[in-house]
Amino acid sequence: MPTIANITFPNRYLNAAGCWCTTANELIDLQTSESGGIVSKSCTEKPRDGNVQPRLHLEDTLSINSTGLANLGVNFYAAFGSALMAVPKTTKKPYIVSVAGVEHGENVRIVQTLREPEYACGIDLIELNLSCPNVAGKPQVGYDFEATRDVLRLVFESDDGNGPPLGVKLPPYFDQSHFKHIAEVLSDFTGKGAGGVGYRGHGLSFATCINSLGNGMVYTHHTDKGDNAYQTAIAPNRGFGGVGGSVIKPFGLSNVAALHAELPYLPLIGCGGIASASDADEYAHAGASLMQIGTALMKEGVGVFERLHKEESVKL
Ligand code: RRO
Repeated sequence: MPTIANITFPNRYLNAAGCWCTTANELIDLQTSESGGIVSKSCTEKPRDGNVQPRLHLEDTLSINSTGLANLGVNFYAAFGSALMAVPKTTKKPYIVSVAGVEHGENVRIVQTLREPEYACGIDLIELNLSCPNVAGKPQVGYDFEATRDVLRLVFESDDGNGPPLGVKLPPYFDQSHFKHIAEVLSDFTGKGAGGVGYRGHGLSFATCINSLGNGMVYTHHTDKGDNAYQTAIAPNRGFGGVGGSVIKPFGLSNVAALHAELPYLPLIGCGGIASASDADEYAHAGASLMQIGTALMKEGVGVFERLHKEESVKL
């Protein structure tokens, strides 16, 4: 069974943050599904409505979203972890809270809230999302290597080692130099790399590769609409949004493989176009030990986890 920071997952399939995990009902669906864990919607300090609708468009194996960090606020997702502690041990699964403050200080405050003893015991891991593509005026932190270093320094310097272990969710990188650069930054926080500085807490526990490919655009065609025949599939930000689905799988695989080569001791969670057990096998081969399902989950609902397990048993 896969483990990260001594947390054992009953199987390798999780939801991707943002997918089927914003409301209490969706999170309960995940708990009762055959997923190997539950990842919350990326949260901010206060609840957010997010961007205007329509902000999600789904095709068979393609998605585009500009949700804009719509979420119920950190206290809701923290309290959900406490509620999960009532689930019997036999069916309880790891709970990961995704965090996406819109500036460094907000990230530190959210993580501090999750470390409070009343909440920390219900939370297994924290996934710090450095790659939200959809908040206007807020570039993806992961594309700014020094900003990434700064936020990680702040988060780990404020850690007394008693809170949940923390990892990062990264954007896709597209250049060899960027793979090297992000690995160098992360190695400073694992405590194991050449530059490891031995933070008092756990140090960086994992990385999830990749978030959606930011700022794509999809048109829908309306032959009856004359001059307006081409409309963007989603409304916010000129129709630009994060692209998911099978088209991004080659980038998810390369990002996992590149980071695994640079930091072989860092557990990796693969994400990007995983819709079958054989996709997951490819990610495992590249170096991922857990998998997150995004577009396929939104398309099929939580039954996708049962299907993935069936595909695995057919293979055996
Ligand atoms: O909420 C979003 O628009 C969003 C987030 Br935070 C993210 O990390 N990735 C994405 O595709 N959408």
